[in-house]
Amino acid sequence: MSRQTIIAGNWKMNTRCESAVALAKGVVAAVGEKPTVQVVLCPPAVYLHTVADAVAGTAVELGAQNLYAAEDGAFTGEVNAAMLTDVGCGYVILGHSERRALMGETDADVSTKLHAALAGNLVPIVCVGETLQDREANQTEAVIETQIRGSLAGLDEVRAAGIVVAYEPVWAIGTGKTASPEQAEEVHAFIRSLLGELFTTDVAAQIRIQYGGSVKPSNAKELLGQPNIDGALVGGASLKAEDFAGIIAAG
Ligand code: G2H
Repeated sequence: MSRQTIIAGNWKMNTRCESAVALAKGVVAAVGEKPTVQVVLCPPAVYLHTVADAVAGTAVELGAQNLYAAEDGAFTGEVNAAMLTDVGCGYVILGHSERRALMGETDADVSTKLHAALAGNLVPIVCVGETLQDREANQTEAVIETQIRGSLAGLDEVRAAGIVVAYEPVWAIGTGKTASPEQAEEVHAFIRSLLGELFTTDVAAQIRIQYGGSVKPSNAKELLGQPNIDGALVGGASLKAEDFAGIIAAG
C-alpha cells in the first residue's frame, strides 16, 4: 500500500500578517507546481484567510490548528469547521499535546472534534504522544493506545481511512530532542497495528501516520525513510521557508 507523504507546518502561535504571507509565499516558491508530497500550512486561525490568498492556485494546502465542535451560535471566541472550510482549509490539527496540556483537552474532546471535522469535510490530523515520564515508565504503548482508542471513538472504517494520525512524543516537541528513526518507527508500527485492530488491516494500511517533534532538514530523510512514517508535522522548522523546504525535499 503506497501512502502519499504529507508534510504539514504547524506554525503554532507565531507570525504576523506580513511575515505569514512572506513565509507562505516562500513555501510556495520552494514547493513548485507539482510536488511529489502533499504540503499543508497551518497558520494561526486569524491568518488563515491571508495565507489562503497567498497559496491560492498553488499545490500548497491549508489547515487549521484547532476547531470548536458546534454549529454557529453563542460560542464567544471559537471557530467551527464550517468557518474553516469557508476560508479554504482542508485539514485541521486536533489534540496537539500543547492543547492537551495547556487547555486540558481530553481524548473525549478530541473525538468530538474529530466527528465535527469529518462532518465539515476537513481531514483531521489527530495528535498522540507520550511524555518522558510515560516513556521512562515503559508506558509508551499503553498511553498511545488509550489516546488512539479515545480520540478515534465512534469512527467508522470508511471515514477512518482518510484521517491522518500524528505521533508526537511530548519529550521531543520544541526541545531539539528527536526520537531516533528506530524509536519513532517502533511506535508508528504499533499505532498501525492498533489501527488494524480497531478497523481492518486494509484501512490501517491506508491511514497516514506523521511523525512530529523537532523535525528538521538534517533528520527528516532518515525519519521519513521508515516504512510506517508517512510524513511530518513540523513546528519550529516550518517557520523558515528554507528549513521547511529542506524537509519537503527529504520527503
Ligand atoms: C511538535 C512539532 C509540531 P516542533 O509540536 O507539531 O513542533 O517541530 O517545534 O517540535
